[in-house]
Amino acid sequence: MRRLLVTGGAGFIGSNFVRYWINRYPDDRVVNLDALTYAGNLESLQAIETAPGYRFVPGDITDRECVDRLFAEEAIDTVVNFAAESHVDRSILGPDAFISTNIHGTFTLLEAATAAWQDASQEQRFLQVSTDEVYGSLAPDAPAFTESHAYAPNSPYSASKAASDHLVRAWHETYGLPVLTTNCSNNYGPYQFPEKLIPLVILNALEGKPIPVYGDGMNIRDWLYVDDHCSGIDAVLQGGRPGDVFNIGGINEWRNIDIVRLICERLDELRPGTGSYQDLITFVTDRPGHDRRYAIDATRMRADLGWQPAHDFETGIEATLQWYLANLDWCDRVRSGEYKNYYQNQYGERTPIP
Ligand code: NAD
Ligand code: TDX
Repeated sequence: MRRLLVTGGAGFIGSNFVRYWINRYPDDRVVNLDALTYAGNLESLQAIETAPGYRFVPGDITDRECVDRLFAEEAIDTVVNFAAESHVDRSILGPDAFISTNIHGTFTLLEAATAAWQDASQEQRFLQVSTDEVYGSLAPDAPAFTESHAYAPNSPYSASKAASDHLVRAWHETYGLPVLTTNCSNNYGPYQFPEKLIPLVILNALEGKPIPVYGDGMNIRDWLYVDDHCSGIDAVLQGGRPGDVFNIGGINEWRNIDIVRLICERLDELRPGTGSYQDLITFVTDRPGHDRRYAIDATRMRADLGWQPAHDFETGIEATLQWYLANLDWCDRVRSGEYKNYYQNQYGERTPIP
């Protein structure tokens, strides 16, 4: 039986992970520490909120006292650190929170774990959930990122994630903390906050709003269904050795414009309007420092841990579309007043490219 501290468990991937873990390992203890920023929603956890091993704690990962208390009260032996500011565009508008949560928050968790885990008789693991964005941008024909690819972050978000990954590595090398790091590609699926590309396209289409595509729309991302990320983290927790790094990805590269068109085509069938949703596609000023291409080489996950994604893009995107269509009220509730201000700042003045 494990005793997990999951941070950021009310966000997109964290809430999917908490559900995944409780359904799979109902005897485990799962303590979810989340500050409930604009991106955290307890409604995403309704399905498991009364599960016997589950506890939600509202709190900030930068709060050392709170984190120390949880380690002591709950005898935590496993940390899965999802808590982060996660949206690249927000990091460009205001990087402060990214430095605080992603860097100082990770530092706080590392210090608390090091202090709490003096007794190494139990098996302990600190898993840092990181991203492919720390590796920077790939040329069109370059091989996909392996675990030994040099870090070259280009946005305040990816720089803050890179910094936290370096702290995690250093706490292993210097203090012997049993860390694991996963670098995952773009996730999609249920409960993703509608500021991210796929849910934003779905909702803007349904609401008849312009669908903003940055630059020429030819940037490439490698998309993984969120459940497959959860099973990947599970595999790393079971089979990874302290200090290991694993790249998790879907071997599923798509140009942004092709995803946008695919979603519009499918919505034309599912929710036919007067014209095609593709008429709403609007090319707008590019994201500054916009990485051209990400692609993950997940060979190590397959070879060492026997992991591979269970969902292909066709079934994953269909499940995602169906989930958003059935949960439009969730979307309305999470797009609070704060989100409306963000949307205006991000897209209000963005110049359409003729
Ligand atoms: P998200 O923005 O949906 O959720 C983040 C969660 O963290 C929210 O519940 C928020 O309330 C919480 N949080 C923020 N600051 C906090 C703080 N100071 N203390 C406690 N809780 C705090 O993010 P996500 O998309 O679910 O990403 C989760 C993790 O996975 C992040 O570390 C991100 O870098 C990483 N990641 C995301 C993707 C992706 O495609 N979304 C891909 C690879 C890696
Ligand atoms: O309105 C938009 N128009 C557009 O063209 C938005 C929001 C995005 N885009 C483009 C930018 C990217 O090339 O779509 C692509 C995907 O954008 P996001 O959904 O913002 O994701 P990305 O920037 O790739 O980062 C995501 O994947 C890696 C997550 O947000 C990160 O947390 C994760 O680390």
